[in-house]
Amino acid sequence: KRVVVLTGGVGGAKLVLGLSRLIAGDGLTAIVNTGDDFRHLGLHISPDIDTLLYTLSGKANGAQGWGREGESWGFMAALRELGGDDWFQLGDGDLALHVARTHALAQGQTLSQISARFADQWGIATRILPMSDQTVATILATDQGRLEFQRYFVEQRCAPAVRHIMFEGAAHAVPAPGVIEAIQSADAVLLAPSNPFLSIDPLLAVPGMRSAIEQAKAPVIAVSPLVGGTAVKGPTAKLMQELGMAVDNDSIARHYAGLIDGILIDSGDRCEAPDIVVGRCATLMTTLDDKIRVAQAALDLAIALR
Ligand code: FO1
Ligand code: CA
Repeated sequence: KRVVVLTGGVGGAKLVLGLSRLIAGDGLTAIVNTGDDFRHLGLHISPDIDTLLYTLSGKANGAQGWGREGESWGFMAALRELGGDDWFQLGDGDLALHVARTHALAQGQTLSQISARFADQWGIATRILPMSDQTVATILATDQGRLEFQRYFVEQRCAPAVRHIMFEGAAHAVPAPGVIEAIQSADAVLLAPSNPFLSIDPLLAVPGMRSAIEQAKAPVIAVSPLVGGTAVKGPTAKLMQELGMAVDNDSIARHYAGLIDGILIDSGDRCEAPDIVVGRCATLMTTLDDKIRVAQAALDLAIALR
């Protein structure tokens, strides 16, 4: 069984962790959003790849949703004393990852090579592929002006009202090595319960990605980010309202129309989208058992549609 999952950070990483307990070794490929990537203090930061690396190696700070467990903050304290930028928190261990990545990039290695090496170092069997080795930057046009993703998400705490979302550089990006092949040879393609507009859309904006998924032989299943009719965490519900959509699974299904064959939604929720098979399970992922249950339900829905 070969499974491909398109994913962003927090919510997506939970599903990927569940899947990794059901699919051994490199049978599982995670294709990861890099639209959140940015340069900060001279460092190349890839938040969603980092979240996946930390989650799959057991290093993640689960309560926080990003960064490492048991992190120390000496660097941030020293930086603050110097009057440095402190709106974006970099723990000491996390910092090592960004320094190592930035150094390797400067030496000419690609983001996919570097991510594969880090995964290997930490004993992660799941393949972690960035969506592209080229720079794609998620930019938001808001009532406060144009904002880079991390300025919107972290510095402004998603407060500005979003008018539309752009993926700068996407037109000139190509899928990272192995991405298209993984989709073509998959037995199931899953869209993780990450933010469809901020985390999955950048992936779909990379030329060739959408058509590869449309033409995939495998069933394509989205796991809805809505649980109990609203978003678990983060700006999904607020963003949907600002973009003029009802906050429900029909909107999610419509957004993915032509792409997905099925959608997995929370037990008590509704979805009336035509031509899409609806699967249900309790989709809130708190414990490891929750993550495995949701992963299994997504795979079951894929198998039913094969
Ligand atoms: N998210 C925050 O809300 N505040 C932070 O200070 C922060 C620092 C940070 C450092 C490294 C990293 O890999 C991720 C970090 N994140 C932080 C998460 C990041 O903003 C992600 O893009 C979001 O979680 C969306 O996926
Ligand atoms: Ca298809």
